[in-house]
Amino acid sequence: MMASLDALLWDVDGTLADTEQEGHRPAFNAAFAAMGCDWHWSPQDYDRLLRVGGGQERLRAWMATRDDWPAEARRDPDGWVKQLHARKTSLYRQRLLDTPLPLRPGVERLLKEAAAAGLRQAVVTTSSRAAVAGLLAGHRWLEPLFELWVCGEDVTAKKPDPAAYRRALADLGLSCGQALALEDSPAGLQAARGAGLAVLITRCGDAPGPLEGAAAVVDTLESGILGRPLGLDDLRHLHAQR
Ligand code: XBP
Ligand code: MG
Repeated sequence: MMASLDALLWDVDGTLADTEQEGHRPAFNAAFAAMGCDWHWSPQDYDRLLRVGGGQERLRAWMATRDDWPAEARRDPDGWVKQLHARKTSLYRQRLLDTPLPLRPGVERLLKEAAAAGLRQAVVTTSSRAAVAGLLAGHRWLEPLFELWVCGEDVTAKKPDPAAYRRALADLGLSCGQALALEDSPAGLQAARGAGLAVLITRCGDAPGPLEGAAAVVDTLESGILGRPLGLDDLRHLHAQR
């Protein structure tokens, strides 16, 4: 018998809000400048870099393609990456505290509908806990709706590895058939599918990679399918078809 839909597992970056291009990217650029480095990531650069999950991992992947490292980075590459990332996280948090980033269209509506219907909800991200806290600080009403946060620090391999989703299912005591993941990116899709989950994609940005295997791909929860916003019944339907 098909399991019922008992939980929604929400990705954060790109799914709850457009944090990648509007938050993380400018914070990386500000951190480069603050550390006297003239690197600058354009929106197009960053879309390509999103192939690599995790801010530190992304920075290392970029550095592997460059030969113009700052002197500090040459002396101590690992220390420099950690320092830059810490600076970036602090700038990201400050930026979101000063000006909270809006949630993407339909996110608030669906979160509240699912909570009212008694579904369990969790955050499953491979960004840092500090970054998640920075975003949610601008939306205090949202925090009690999430029973659990699985973040980058909680797993040894970041998305597209399925570890974060497996960890969330284990911590919630659920099987993959009882939940649906909401994601925005090819890497997130691969991670959730790898854990056996049905996945709804709300596309954000142009990160390269296939989106096959998603239960549905939409621009936003509000534009939905055929121009009709997606509600919980639609999610139950997508889940039942998995
Ligand atoms: C999120 C990430 C993170 C963020 C930056 O991916 O890959 O690295 O881009 O956050 P997903 P940190 O949305 O698939 O979870 O710098 O804290 O890693
Ligand atoms: Mg994402």
